[in-house]
Amino acid sequence: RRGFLATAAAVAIATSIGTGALAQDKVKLRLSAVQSETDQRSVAMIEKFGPMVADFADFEPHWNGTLYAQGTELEAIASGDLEMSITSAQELATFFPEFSIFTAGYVHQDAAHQVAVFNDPLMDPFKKKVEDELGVKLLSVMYLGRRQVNLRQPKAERTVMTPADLAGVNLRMPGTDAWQFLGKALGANPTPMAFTEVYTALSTGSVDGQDNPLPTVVDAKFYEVTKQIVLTSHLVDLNYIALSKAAWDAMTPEQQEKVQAAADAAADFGRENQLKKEEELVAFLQEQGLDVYEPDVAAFREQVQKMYLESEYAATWPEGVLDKINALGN
Ligand code: KDO
Repeated sequence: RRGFLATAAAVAIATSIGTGALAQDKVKLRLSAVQSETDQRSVAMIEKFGPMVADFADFEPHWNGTLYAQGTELEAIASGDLEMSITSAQELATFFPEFSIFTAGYVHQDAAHQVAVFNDPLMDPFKKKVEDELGVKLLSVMYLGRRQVNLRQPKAERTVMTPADLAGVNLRMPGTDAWQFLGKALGANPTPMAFTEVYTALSTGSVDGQDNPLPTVVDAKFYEVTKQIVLTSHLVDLNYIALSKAAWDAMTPEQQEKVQAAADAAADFGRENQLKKEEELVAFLQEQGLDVYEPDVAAFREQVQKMYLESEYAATWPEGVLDKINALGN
């Protein structure tokens, strides 16, 4: 699989350089992502990234998974069919298992920790591999937020204090193995499903719940079809602003500098707004009639960390990286 992708990326590079040399017009930067245009990461890309590259690039975002379905964006970039995405460590882990270190529950501590990790030299070999073998450049780290468990049942019917209280709960998790493992580690029965199908699945009861940060619960209106939120904060979740390496290589150094600055500005702006929303939204969700409460977080942390350390994922983590990540935290 990797062999194919490396070849596809090389073809994409060659094609893009060819077209770039002929056309004098602006570079087209199409981005595909599954969140809505009102999600704070989208707002940041629209308000910061687009305008900051506008003198030489047409930034053309496609939201709600309308251009590429969730989980197919990286291959689209690798084969030269797409220039940008807002990707995840979980998706990267399908190509490079060691990325699962950034998908493990209770590893990243907060937004600042994510930034410190992304900018630390420990990330260099990870970034290089994605560039060399997938033809994708990870520009900047975006803050998605602390993922919480969000269920259809009200608290009066099921109170979740420890992982044992999630036994038998069909919890929708995104569709990769790394996500499914996280659902299992939480004590639930994980069900894979694309983000764009979750609202309907919750409203019909084909799943019992889902996990996402509060701003996503509100933006995607999951609160309309669920009754409780358990503040497990099991994953301080991140995304990477991903750009085709071929598109990057076809730019002048000045353009590259502008693209990098625009990605950083969007990530900073999005992070600030997402953090603000996370704080405000507990009250909003309570007003909507949801129970929002803290479980025994230590019990969740203990089980999740133990399961990861004993898993086949931990065996793929490069020696010493977990210690370095921990040392960058509090
Ligand atoms: C989701 O599918 O639950 C998830 O939160 C996974 C993230 O990696 C990210 O892709 C996100 O969806 C989308 O951006 C939608 O918010």
